[in-house]
Amino acid sequence: MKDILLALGIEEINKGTSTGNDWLDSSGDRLSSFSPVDGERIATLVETDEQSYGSVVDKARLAFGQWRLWPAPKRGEVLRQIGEALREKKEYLGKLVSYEMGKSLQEGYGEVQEMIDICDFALGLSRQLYGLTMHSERPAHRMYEQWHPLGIVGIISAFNFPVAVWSWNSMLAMVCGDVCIWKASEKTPLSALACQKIVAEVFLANDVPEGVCNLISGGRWLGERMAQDHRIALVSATGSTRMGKEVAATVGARLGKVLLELGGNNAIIISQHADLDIAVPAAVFGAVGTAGQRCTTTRRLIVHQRIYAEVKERLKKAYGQLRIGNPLDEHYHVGPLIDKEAVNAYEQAIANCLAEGGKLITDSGVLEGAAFSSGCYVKPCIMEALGTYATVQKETFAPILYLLSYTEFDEAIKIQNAVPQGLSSSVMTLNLREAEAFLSAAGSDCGIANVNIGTSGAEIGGAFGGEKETGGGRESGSDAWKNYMRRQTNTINYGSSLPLAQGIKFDL
Ligand code: UN1
Repeated sequence: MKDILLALGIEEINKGTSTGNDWLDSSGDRLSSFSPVDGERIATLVETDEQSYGSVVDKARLAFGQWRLWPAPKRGEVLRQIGEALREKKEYLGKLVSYEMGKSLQEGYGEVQEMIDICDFALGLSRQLYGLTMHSERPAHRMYEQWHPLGIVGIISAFNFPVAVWSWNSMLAMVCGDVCIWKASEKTPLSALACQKIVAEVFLANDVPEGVCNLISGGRWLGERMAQDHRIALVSATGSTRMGKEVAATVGARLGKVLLELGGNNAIIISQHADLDIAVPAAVFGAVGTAGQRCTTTRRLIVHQRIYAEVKERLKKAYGQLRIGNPLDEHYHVGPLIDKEAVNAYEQAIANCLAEGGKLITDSGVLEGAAFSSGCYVKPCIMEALGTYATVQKETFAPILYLLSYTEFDEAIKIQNAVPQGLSSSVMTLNLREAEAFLSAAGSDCGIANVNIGTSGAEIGGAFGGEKETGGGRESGSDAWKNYMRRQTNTINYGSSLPLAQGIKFDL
């Protein structure tokens, strides 16, 4: 790991506050990052304090004054170069993400690829920040709308995607002409540091003003600080529903803008018309990928009773073949949970589900032994349950899959929708009527609804996010860029009289 840290510019002790090339002094606490892979301390950084936070916001405000005037395609060119730099560093950064967060190496690389993809997307967008034109009801008048940047975008990101979710937000924000301040998760601060260094090098080569892309490090108070700060035009937050509600209330009280991507409780419906050779692997990857710590993780399987026994047997077999171990070793499918707190939540959820009447149909538990010395490795498990159990209604960030059954397709949709969250959903069916019913207005109530693929692993080209307690925000592709801009309607009179709208007469 030493050579990787070196290649990414991470030292033993690092400054955690940056306005671009400049790394600010701070008298904040020391924050050490420990790997859930082996429990080792990777490196330490100095957290942002009130004073350095203030300097970052001041720099960001100044930078916005300039950056918003750069032609969008010129901004896009800088983002293209960030994409290139990420391509060069993909292996190093992917490994660091895997080591610091605990996801498999394949998924670590995948996460960096997601960043590269959004850089490409933002480059394309730089020539497509389109507004509409309208026909005026008045003679010799023209109407159109244009999109202007908002100002400072505060980004609060979670440990489970330590770098990709930031890039969805920051690349779009920056191509739109905004500047951003990133508060990364305290559990994965070094991956953030590495990204900031990559961006800083590109910025230096392109004379990007200092303060366009900023990093702050530390605990919850920094998120709260940004939520209260009227200078932060938009707060984009990814994390728990509890956190999102707090951010929304605080930002709402000052009528600021929020973009929320919160909890999911994603289900796959497996119909009796499903191709089980697709459905079972999709369910297994969805449930155990990233050790069940994606917001898109498959948490519930809603299986038609006619094929229930077969699906159950196939799942048990597949779970029996899962290899759990060091995520940097590609032999293993499943790595550790992020920390011991997550392990407790896993154990607690299983105990609660059992107490409610649920039944374990696979092994479960915490792995012990030298290879699992961090104490964070758990066995992915499956529990037979009812959709109404309090445990099943909750999002637990762990690889626990609840197996539910149904008889009528309408009932399956009802079960799928009967949770507080609304992020991702899938149906496995070769029956056209079922597929279309699932996608119809009376079908899935989620922001993402898939047919014959799992709930996780969305591409960056679509808008990403969900409804209900997931928070309603949309990030990444499609027209999610509009969240980072303000719309201005312009009406221009090129005639020599002043006709009023709605035919109103006002003669002087
Ligand atoms: C998240 O877990 O917050 O769709 C994001 C997926 C990934 C992103 C997940 N592309 O699973």
